[in-house]
Amino acid sequence: MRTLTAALAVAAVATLTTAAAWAPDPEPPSSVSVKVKPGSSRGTGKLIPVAGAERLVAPLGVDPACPAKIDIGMRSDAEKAGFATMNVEIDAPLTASRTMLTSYLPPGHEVRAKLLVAVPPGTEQGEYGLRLRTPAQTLSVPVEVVTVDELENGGNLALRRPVTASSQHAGANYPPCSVVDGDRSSNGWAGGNGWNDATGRAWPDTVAITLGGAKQISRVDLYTLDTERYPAGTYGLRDWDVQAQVGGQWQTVAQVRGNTAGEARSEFAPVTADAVRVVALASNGANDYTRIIEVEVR
Ligand SMILES: [Ca+2]
Repeated sequence: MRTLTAALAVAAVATLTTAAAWAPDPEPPSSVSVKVKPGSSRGTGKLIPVAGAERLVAPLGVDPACPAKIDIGMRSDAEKAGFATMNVEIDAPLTASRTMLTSYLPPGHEVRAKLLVAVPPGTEQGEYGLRLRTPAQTLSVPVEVVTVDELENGGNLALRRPVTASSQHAGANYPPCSVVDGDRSSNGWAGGNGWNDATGRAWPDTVAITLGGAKQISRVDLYTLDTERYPAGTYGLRDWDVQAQVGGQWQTVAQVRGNTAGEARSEFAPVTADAVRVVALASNGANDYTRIIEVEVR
């Protein structure tokens, strides 16, 4: 009986996904990624707005290709399946990537989507309102607009700093700024969460991050593409040099060779640098591109 219930639940999710064509291959851009998953209905008849975080920090002056993002969604506590709609409102001058979320929802199911929040140039620092409204409830998520210098960066000096890359693949959404957006996850590849260069089978490829002044650094963590579908051992970066810009000159401070993991840490004698550059030399095979999800500098 338990097995049958589980099978039915899987079938229901599969049907929803196919009917709405929400899961193209490969994975969809993060701004339109919608996933429906089962949960348990409390039978209140309500549609409950949900968010992936209690608040969103949106930095000022960052590359518009890498806006702040938050998971939003709604859960059906109704007793019957039906179409559910949630309105998304945000205080000007901030803008959100959608004004509405609509989905067919069985009881106890939850639908989730990524919401991108853009901060136009000239926006004043401070708190802004983001509201997720269903007929039953409104969920308010404060959006805090701060400068990059004020960001809580956990010691990561690269977070949200300017990035330049040798090239950018045009096939989907692979902006260089995504390597400092604070998101280490490879999920939703091609949806703006990592950088893919444009020169297949040609090396080196470079991505450089300015640190907002001369900073003492001794560690660089690199996250390369690594998911079940795109494992690092096949799609990830294999060989690279880590360089620091010291007194206007690039110095190689670490070398990584033969990497097959999703994450690689380089530690080196402290240097005072105003920029860090990854010089990519080889990937692990498939298509031979450089694919970097995140670079952290400490
Ligand atoms: Ca990232």
